[in-house]
Amino acid sequence: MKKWVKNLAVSLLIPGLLFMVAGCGLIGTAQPASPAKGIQVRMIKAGIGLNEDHPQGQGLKKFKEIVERKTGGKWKVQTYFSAQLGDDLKMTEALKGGLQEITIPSTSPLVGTVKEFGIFDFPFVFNDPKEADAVLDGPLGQKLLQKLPQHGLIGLAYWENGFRNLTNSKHPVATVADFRGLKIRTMQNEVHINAFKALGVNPTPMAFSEVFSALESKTVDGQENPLATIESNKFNEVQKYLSLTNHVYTPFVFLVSKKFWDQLSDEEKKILTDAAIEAGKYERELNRQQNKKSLENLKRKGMQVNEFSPEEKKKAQEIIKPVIDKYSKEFGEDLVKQMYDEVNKVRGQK
Ligand code: TK8
Repeated sequence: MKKWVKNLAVSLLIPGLLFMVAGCGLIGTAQPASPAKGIQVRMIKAGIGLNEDHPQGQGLKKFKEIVERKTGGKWKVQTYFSAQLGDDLKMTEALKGGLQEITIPSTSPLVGTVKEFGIFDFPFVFNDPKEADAVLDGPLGQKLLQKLPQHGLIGLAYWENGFRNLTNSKHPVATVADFRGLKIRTMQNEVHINAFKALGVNPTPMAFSEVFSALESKTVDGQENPLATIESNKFNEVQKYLSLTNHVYTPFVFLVSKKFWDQLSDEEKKILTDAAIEAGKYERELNRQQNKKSLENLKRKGMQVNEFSPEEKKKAQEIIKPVIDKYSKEFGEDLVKQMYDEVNKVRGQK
């Protein structure tokens, strides 16, 4: 074969080969491995107010594990505990501004955004956690979540903070009269503030992260929270008396920034939603087990524990009734009726 013909053939052949090889991604110009369909690489910040040991912290770690697994590692969930990113209100505002992707506050401080969440601050609504699950996961709870997007928030699931009990450093609270004159820290929530005022308490609303030091310095006499929170925040070190009032059931709500949510593919939204629900179920169960253990642990750690009888609960309900009537009008009497109807329906099924 003439030399020039051979050179021409080679000069045509090599680029052709290179083009073919490049096309199937075998060398430098290879196409990047296409990301799993509809899932982008993302780094998301998730912050909560309680510590890592609390069931809420364990639930957030479970959420992280599920999401990172289901996205094939393309999502990285940076978790922040103990109000490292701020308290419930501050983190909720950060979500609205798109500065943080996830937080899981109590519904109580959310009343400044969606006032109707305040119906969950009515005392003595639920008798047990299953009633709370049925109402929160049912039509009423879902109706309230639908009020969040207009405020820049997406609510994906309810987790459990739980039944709140009173601690203080002054004396046991075994009767309604025992509340009188106590300075109690409350959440930043009007229903709590005014219900405690009706009982003769001097309420001091403040962020959760300030509570331990306020108790330690005796700025306030007491506070009220579920048993797992009381133990995991070591309130027994600065509080002598624990009164099992179970006066309010507080939900947590799993919130996502709408600015973030609107960037997601349908596939990513499903992964996020399913993980929030699955981790929520895990957290609820863990919280219930922990509350039982915490009661025994707090007794062993020296807290003086007393019951709060059904008769005294009835008296408290009577005294607080004008406050509930006022807020029923403010939140919508239909909504309040729906809550009690849904509770009674669950009770009727037992
Ligand atoms: C933690 C709070 C806390 C709540 C409170 O972020 O503020 O007392 O019960 O658990 O949401």
